[in-house]
Amino acid sequence: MNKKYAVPPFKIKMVEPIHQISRKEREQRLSDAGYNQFALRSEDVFIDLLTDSGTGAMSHFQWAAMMIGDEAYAGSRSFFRLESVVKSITGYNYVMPVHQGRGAEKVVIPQFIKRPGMIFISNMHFDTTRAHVELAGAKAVDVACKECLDTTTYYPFKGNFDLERLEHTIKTVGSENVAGIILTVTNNAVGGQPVSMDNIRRTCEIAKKYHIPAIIDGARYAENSYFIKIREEGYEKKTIHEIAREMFDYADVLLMSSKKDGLVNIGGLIAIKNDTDLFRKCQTYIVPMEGFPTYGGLAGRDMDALAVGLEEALEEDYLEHRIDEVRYLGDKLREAGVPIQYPTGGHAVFVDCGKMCPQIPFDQFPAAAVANELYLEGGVRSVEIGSLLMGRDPETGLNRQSDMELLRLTIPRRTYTFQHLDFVAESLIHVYLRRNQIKGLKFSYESPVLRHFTSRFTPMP
Ligand code: P70
Repeated sequence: MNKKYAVPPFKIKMVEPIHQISRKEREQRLSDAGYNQFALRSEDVFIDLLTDSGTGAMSHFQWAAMMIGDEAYAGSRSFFRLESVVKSITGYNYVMPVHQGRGAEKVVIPQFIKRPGMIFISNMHFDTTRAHVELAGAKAVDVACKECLDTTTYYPFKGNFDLERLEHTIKTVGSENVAGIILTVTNNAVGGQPVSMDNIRRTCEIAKKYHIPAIIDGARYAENSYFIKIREEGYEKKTIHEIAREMFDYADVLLMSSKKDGLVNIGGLIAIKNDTDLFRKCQTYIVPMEGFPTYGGLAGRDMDALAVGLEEALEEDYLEHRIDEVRYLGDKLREAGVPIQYPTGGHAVFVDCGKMCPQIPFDQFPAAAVANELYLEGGVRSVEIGSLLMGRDPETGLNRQSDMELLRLTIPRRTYTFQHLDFVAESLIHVYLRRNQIKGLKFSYESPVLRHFTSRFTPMP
């Protein structure tokens, strides 16, 4: 049978009840939360699309694996199991677990910074990556391809690097001043958009040519690999494993928030291809920062769950359904005229709020304002990916203007059904119909680092 969207390759074994509180209660809770979605209690949220990070459901194989976790401080059996899975996926020699993605960033990023004034170049640094680059005293430069800025036009790999700008930037600052090239796969900030294998290969060739380390920020590398399989010529017959391996072969280091494509609720990874010196430095640093190198802030059982999750996330029927549920929600919204980043990417539907609410200036955060309206409408929680998330320029102190003001409807893995997504679509379409009346936000408290998480707002009159 030809089906438009893949049927879930799993059935539900355990349920977690959710409830919708009344509109009046939502108004109160949102005001109590200072109009910041992060400050809501999850029990006041009906459908939670804040993030796909650590919010997915584990399989019964993962839960079973947790029971045999080895909680030894050093040399845990769970570590060796995890290490062997990561080595088989990446082909890299050195593996260190960390508590989550930012733990990996905190340990690894400073090791590349040899002197003040160095830069990292990425297709797009995501929030904590940018923060760790800046906290370590370097500068984050983004060179996303221009196709990603036009949300309405189909382009299969909107996550790509603009290779000309990449090389131009290296030449302008001098290759000795580039600390690393960070390949974010998929490219979260521009819409969970994939990077093509061709672009990954060329980016890494440029890195090699100028002796710059190529670092994969691989939180969603499995989703990226799946897109390569279905959209890039020459890859349709390859397995996801083979595609992922080719991608890792081109690069030198993997940093991973395993809360996404590791299919676990907590965890992260550092993997290094063959730079023993870098491995030793990270190993030294990881002890005071995250924990002994064979647990890195994770329990033994967490490492077992991750070892299983990493394999499950590479299964093709899982990925087909995963990508299809995002497309399903995207299609519903597009049919109703809601402007979204098209085609939909791997983990979320991104609504173009710059287009939807042109009356709201960037520094009144259009997408955060729409997020609040969506919560009021249906109790659906979402997140701003725009100028609020971009923060201020550390040198000038001015608000950075994001190229796009996106509202991210992030879909946790193996968690919601198509009926949940129907409800989300209906709620957002209602908000869209009254888009002209939506007002922006101003800070009542602005937090100095990663401000989107903890700031507070008041709505503009
Ligand atoms: C997300 C979360 C985390 C992340 C990432 C990439 C490409 C590293 C990390 C850090 C962050 C977030 C944003 C908004 C709301 C909630 C959470 N991304 N690299 O949802 O990893 O969180 O494990 O420290 O996307 O996209 P970690």
